[in-house]
Amino acid sequence: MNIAPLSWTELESLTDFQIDYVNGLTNAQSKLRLFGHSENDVRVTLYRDNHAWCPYCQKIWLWLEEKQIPYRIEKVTMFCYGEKESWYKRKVPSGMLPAIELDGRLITESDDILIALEQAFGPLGLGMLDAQVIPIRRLERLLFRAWCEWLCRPIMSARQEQRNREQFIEVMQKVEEVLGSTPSPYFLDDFGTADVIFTPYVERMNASLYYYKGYSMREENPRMAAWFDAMESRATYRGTQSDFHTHAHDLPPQMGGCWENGEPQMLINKARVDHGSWFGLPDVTYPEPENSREEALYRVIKHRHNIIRVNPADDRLFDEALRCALTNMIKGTDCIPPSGSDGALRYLRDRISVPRDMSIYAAKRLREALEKTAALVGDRQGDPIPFKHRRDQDPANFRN
Ligand SMILES: N[C@@H](CCC(=O)N[C@@H](CS)C(=O)NCC(=O)O)C(=O)O
Repeated sequence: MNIAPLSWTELESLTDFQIDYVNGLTNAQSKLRLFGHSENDVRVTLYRDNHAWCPYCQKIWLWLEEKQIPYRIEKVTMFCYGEKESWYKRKVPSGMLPAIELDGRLITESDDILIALEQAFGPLGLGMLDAQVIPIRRLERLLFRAWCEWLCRPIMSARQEQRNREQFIEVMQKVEEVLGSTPSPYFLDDFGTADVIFTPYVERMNASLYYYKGYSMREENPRMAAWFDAMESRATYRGTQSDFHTHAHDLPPQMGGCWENGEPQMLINKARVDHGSWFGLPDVTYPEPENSREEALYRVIKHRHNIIRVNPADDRLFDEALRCALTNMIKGTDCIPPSGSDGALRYLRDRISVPRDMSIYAAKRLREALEKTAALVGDRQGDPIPFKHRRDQDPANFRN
């Protein structure tokens, strides 16, 4: 069956998605978090990147959410995505993120920030300088370096590629041992700082090694898998969690390049992350919430003018094509878009960013609807995603 595209007004009536940005669950769009406190109780401002892509920012973000510290959020542009705000450069001349202001005192460097926050508000489980946490922090850096060696250096030979893989797996084995040394799925007996420290990069390793190396970290390491599952039981982590597609394409400019090995499994994984199906990928295992389509619909409607304006296609053509995809997503029925809109639909499919734009399952539903709708009229792809920068994602284009 095929139906005509719904109007924006009709689409609006089909979502009642709402979240409480201030006191509700963790989400990437909040500018103020109070956790039931009054605004007078706010002592912290977190400066983090617009896209929710910066790993060191995720560390601080997750810690504040876990501790339920009232805080304000100011978003800043990273160099590879656009122009750094001059007000931020006056505050932090290097432009580096994250930074916080705690009682008016500026602090940079994510580890120093966590130590300062612990001094002000107490640790999260065992703290940064605890004798059990320090070796886990060291192990995280060891894994990080093994990952960079493997992923971020051009491949000179098959032997070197094999050696880098083995080195990474060797450190990963140590991580498995540490995770297995307590009865809990976390690094220590209880969830705490050590888990927060590990979160940003293992999430990025899981995505990038799957995509560029054909290695499924979460599936090949049972204790790491149990750790991810435990993390996903926490609303705080779900709110900051990204997906494979977002990381596969946000990492290259940040890391100075990610190098694919061209192996058969890698090619299969890459095709799946880029073109779907996005369901069943090992980037998430908690069950899909019932309202993921409504969330995606709400988020697109909110930003539709900018989404249509930045799309390379003609505005009227893309307006109709986008309504077709949303109609398909929400009604489950094909809606044939105007001919010539396939590349435009896929341009958007490739630029949904999790969790900046919406949560992980909402993004999968939207990508699926965009791809299905595009496939009804052709196989043209959108402009390729840039590798050296992501100025196609300049936040200046999305300020209302
Ligand atoms: N050692 C620093 C590293 C921070 C860092 O590398 N931040 C990157 C983003 S992940 C940054 O701000 N780069 C500047 C930019 O991209 O604009 C920390 O732990 O805070």
